[in-house]
Amino acid sequence: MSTLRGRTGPAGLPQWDRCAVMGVVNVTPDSFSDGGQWFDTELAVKHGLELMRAGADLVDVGGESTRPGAPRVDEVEELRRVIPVVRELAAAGAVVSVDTTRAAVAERAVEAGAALVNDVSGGRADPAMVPLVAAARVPFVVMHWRGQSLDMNNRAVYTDVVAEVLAELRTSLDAAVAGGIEPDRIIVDPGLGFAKNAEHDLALVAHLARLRALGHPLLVAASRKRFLGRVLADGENALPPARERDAATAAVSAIAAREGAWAVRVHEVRASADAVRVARAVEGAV
Ligand code: PMM
Repeated sequence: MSTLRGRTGPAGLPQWDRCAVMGVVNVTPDSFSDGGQWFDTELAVKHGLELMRAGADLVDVGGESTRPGAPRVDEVEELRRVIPVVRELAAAGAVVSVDTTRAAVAERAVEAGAALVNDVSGGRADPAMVPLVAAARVPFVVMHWRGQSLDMNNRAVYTDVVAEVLAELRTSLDAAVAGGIEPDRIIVDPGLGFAKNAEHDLALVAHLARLRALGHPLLVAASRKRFLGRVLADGENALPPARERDAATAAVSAIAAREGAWAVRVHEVRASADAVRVARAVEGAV
């Protein structure tokens, strides 16, 4: 097990000796970042396998878009989208994470071979989620979240974003542990772009060390997000489209790896896989 820079992964998953790269497989017609490109089981599986070949250590399969303003998908449809993709990727040997806020979807995904539950609500959206994950004994991502996508932008109000995100994450972590999830299986995530504006996201990236100090493996998911568009838009220019934010994403991957993040969650894997390897080499050189 690597303890490089104190970085230890969650119990129940392989241990990588550097920041891991989680590739995103969105089985949705309306994701902000990849616009429905993989909205078909066969294409989604193919894409997941391509991400693995490009250097992803694990793949995150989701069937519900969480972009700001997105309407909810019903459970039957979410299951229909996600489960066959999880099953096929797990059967092909991938370490699969399921991106869902619903316990029923998480349960079926774990049965189909998912090794990790990534809940953007950190267990807040579905009261059955924490007991389910506790019983399944799989690693669990607790992300900072202030409510469903439909109205989350109204909640991007902070006096001190880092302190408030830390406090709210501690509440979710306490609830997860009180509900029976073993602490060494819990991963934390600041939830970049979720009820946050660009300044909030940048402040959180600037203070990843304080998130690390929560004592759990840290997941950073900056990929193609709006705050990167804001950074890249100069002066009067419009924000570049999501697909033109991959180099900026890789820059955050390098920063996150250097700050001791356990993993980065990205759409375009190759550049981030290179970035985390460079960060690892630099760590080895000091
Ligand atoms: N962001 C999205 C979806 N899932 N999961 C975690 N743990 N953290 C995130 O920040 C996160 C996530 C939204 O992005 P997408 O539509 O590009 O997948």
